Amino acid sequence: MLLNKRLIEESNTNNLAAHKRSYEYVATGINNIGAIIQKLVDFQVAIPSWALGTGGTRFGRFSGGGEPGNLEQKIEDIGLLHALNQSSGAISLHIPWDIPSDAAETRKLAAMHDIKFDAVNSNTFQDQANQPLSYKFGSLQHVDKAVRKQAIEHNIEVIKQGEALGSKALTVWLADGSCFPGQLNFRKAWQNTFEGLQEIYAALPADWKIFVEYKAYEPNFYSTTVGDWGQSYLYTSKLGPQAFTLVDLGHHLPNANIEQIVSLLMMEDKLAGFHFNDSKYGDDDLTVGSINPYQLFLIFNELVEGMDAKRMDHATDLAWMIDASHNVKDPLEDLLQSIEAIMIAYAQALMVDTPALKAAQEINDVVKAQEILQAAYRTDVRPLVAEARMISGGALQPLQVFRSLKIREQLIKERGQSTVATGL
Ligand SMILES: [Mn+2]
Repeated sequence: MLLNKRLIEESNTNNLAAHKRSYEYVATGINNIGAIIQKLVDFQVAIPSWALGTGGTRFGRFSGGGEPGNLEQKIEDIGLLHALNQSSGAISLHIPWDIPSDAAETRKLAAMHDIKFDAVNSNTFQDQANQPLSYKFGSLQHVDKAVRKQAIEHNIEVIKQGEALGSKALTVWLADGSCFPGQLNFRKAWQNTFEGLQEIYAALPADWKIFVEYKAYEPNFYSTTVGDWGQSYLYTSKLGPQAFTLVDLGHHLPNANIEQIVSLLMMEDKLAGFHFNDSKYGDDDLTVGSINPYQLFLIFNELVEGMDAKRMDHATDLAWMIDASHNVKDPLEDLLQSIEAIMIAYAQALMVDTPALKAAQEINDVVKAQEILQAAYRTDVRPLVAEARMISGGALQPLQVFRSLKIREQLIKERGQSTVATGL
């Protein structure tokens, strides 16, 4: 379904007076307010094609109705999100869950919704129907060369699919590792994986990047062959200048200092970008900002500081993607909340008084440094984010519009109660 722009405008008119009051209150006193709003307007986050259906756990899955049944409907769903918030102008495809039958038609549909194709994701963590060899004991790390070859060929195929759509990056997340001591020779597993990545790297078009994502544990519980940012960095630094390390917020051991990891990867020009989500215990894939919004702010603070130090374009030089999937919320409502949380953290980071923070650091004024960070974090920047949305043509209150227009009910009417999206 397509959202009627007039309905968004009507809802904005109803909310305008209240918005203006709160906007003036926050905006007064911010010197560079125009520049901040423009940065918020420009910032876009890619929606993964697997997040549009209700996520599953290994215990079950409870579909909510009206889920997109094919790639076209997934693009339509992202079109709805983007119409509401004007910050979801990209899709990250997962192959083979979402293989376009006609790339030119798929591109046309996406362009109609003002959606670009972000990184494409390969999958060697599951066996697909008709797949000759199994990934039960890994893919690129596998002891059998034929399995490694199959995994390499799949990644090269994903690059080709991505090229046809206009993507510019391949994300590789490997489930490879071991569940028990003695199962693997760590060095051999690393070498095999590296050689496979080298072959994939060699197949990259000149203007493409490869993102190597790491994860501490799960599905393997004793060792993971790309287990942390150090191991990913080892691969990407040896691969070459088109290889970067991808940070997924849920892929760390408890209490890892992710903001420091981000800062150092940027220093070395090796940060690919993000898979945003939130978690309490592990790779929980919960709504961004739902558990620890302060950590998200601290990460954005390092990102903004690091990107500015390197004169990078905030909107385009790193890859911004959501990677979340869970059981209990309407996936579209969840994604609206996730994008809002990202925009809030970004806006707060833009408000940090950087010169004052640097000065405080130089004289070891720890109290002042904390005051500066928390002054930004404790500012209610929601009116700034809403203002950026409104001037881009989106809704002041996207979630409210989603509910008042009964979008999910319409999707159920259109697609049925029992559709199930491809994905986990
Ligand atoms: Mn991820």
